[in-house]
Amino acid sequence: MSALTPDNFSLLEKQGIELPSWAFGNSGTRFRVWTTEGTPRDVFEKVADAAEVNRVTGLAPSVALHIPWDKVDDYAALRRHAEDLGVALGTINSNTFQDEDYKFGALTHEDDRIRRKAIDHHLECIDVMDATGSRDLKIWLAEGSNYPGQTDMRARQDRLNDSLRTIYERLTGEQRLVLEYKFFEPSFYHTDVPDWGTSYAQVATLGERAMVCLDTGHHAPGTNIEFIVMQLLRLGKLGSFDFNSRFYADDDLIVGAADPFQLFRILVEVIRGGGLNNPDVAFMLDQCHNIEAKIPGQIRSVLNVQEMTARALLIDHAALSAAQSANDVLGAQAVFMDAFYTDVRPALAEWRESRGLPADPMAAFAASGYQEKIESERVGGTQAGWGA
Ligand code: PSV
Ligand code: MN
Repeated sequence: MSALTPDNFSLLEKQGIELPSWAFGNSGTRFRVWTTEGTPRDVFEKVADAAEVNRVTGLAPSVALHIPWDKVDDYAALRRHAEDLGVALGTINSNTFQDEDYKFGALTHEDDRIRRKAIDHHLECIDVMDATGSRDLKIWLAEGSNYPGQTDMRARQDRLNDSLRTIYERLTGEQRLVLEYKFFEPSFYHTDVPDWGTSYAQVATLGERAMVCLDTGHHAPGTNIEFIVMQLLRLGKLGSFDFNSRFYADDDLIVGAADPFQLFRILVEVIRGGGLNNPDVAFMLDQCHNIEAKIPGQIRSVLNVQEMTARALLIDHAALSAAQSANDVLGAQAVFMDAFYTDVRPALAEWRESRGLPADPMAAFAASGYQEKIESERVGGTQAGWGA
């Protein structure tokens, strides 16, 4: 059984996983949003909680914002606040799914006024990026239709392309556009960007700084997600991940909780395709913690990604390619599974300590008193929730 090498550790040391600001707010389902003591009342408090995750793991150097949920008057002040806490402001997520005008679409809308309004919202997001120093604009579109014949799907693709081009042309310098796909919900018959192929077809026409975002929860059950990862890396178009896990639909559960082996398989392809620690491929979480504690939920999530990355690094590539070339099916599978079944947790704990981090970040957070502090301090005001 192989063990992690110094080279593996130096790759792990460079790993960074962006946290979503909304993971720290209250969330739930369409039936109920649950409240929790100590929940942030504004984005400054969300960033402070995210910084705690980074403090105990050294793995979460940036926080993604959602506009307008995280809108503030002074982005320079928010940026300073984040930097003082040792984190950066990351991806800016646009929102075209909570405005009455967007009931029948936003960037695809037939009505030019509404489509222009949705484009302008994205231009405003790019203004935010200029102020926060964020590189990526992430676009997820809720639009589509519920009934066959309801709308002209093809005309919508053309309008989408025109809208995306207008947005893309406003980007400057290193800024990028990443287009997320999702196979259904909230539209149930057709979705305008349902799959990686559509996202790829759209961004490929825009230019080099337009990429695909792969949210692991946005596929039909049984989809071979690692194949998509391989293909997008091969095409140089995998811009980012939204990591989470799911049992049924877009459950937004802790990454690696529902199917650790799938997370392993994805990370194997990331490594194989040169996507690990590659600045072109942003690692982000997109999760909600409905019933579990939020900060520990995020700590567990980034540790799960780190642990599966470590296991994926253990693959004996010489043995694997020898078995593959010889069509040794069982031999290849044995090499693959050996890496997956290796318990890297003790080695990672020791390594964390050697870098001045807690061996057990979950325990360190629990012992830190931070949760008790925010529960006693954050009284009054309105708690932030999913959607605010
Ligand atoms: C949509 O389900 C999504 O995955 C997009 O990334 C959104 O921005 C995010 O969730 C927020 O809920
Ligand atoms: Mn997402």
